[in-house]
Amino acid sequence: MVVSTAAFRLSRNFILVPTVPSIAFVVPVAIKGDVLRDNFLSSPGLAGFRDHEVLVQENFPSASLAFNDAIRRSGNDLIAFIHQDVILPANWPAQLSRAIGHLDQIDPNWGVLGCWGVTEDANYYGHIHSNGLGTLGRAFEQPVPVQTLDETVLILRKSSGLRFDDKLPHFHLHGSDICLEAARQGRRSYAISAFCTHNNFPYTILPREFYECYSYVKLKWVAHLPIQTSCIRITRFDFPMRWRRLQEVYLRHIRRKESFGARAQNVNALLKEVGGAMIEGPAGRSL
Ligand SMILES: [Mn+2]
Repeated sequence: MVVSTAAFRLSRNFILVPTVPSIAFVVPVAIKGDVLRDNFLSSPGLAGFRDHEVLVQENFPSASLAFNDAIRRSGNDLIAFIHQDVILPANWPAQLSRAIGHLDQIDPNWGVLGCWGVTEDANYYGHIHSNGLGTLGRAFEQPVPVQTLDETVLILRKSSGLRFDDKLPHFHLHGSDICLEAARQGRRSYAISAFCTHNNFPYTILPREFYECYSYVKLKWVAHLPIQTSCIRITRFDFPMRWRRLQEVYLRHIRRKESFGARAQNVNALLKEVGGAMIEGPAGRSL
């Protein structure tokens, strides 16, 4: 077996174990508060990195501006852009190293990695627990090439030269856009098996800003349609989008319901529930 020396090291008892890389985490927030403290910053997985930096990007007008600023400031080549309500388990660093080890072998030119992604023909890959949707996907071995990645967790290398589109507004679809940018540069994006918990606020109705991002991405990539994202399919005649908006009108005006449930306040209880549920779950659902 050929083993990349960059991806593995010999442990004290002479077993090959993946080297945990040094990494920067970039977390966009409106304001630093309890959600960040009780979720991402409480992640057991953070202790598993030899070196890591956390760049909290506060009160930026868009994800792209927040993330490009963080890329400039990052002292690490490997950078993970992550929601403040994501909790990384203790084995997350090992799962990430393993995925990067695989990619060193099969595609060292990779563009973007993420924990939840979807192919152009709408097959979803990843392994994640979502508050509200339950455990999605299951653990898998090799990273899977996808068309786009969900914004919950995105990973790239500063040295790749990939940057977010400064003109993409708000905080939606930047994961899709950067995967398409990577593809334009001949780099593939992959869903990796790196289980984590997303303690999200489950939306049923997407905000107006989402549809502005939809229009921007559609116009920019009109020659590449259809684009399958984790929450909507972007097509020439917008049928999936129109259908979704119709459902939203129904929910808002007839059912008078904007969302179901709320973020879990007791993160320990949520993680206990995840421990029981993460063995396997249904695949093929969006976050
Ligand atoms: Mn979130």
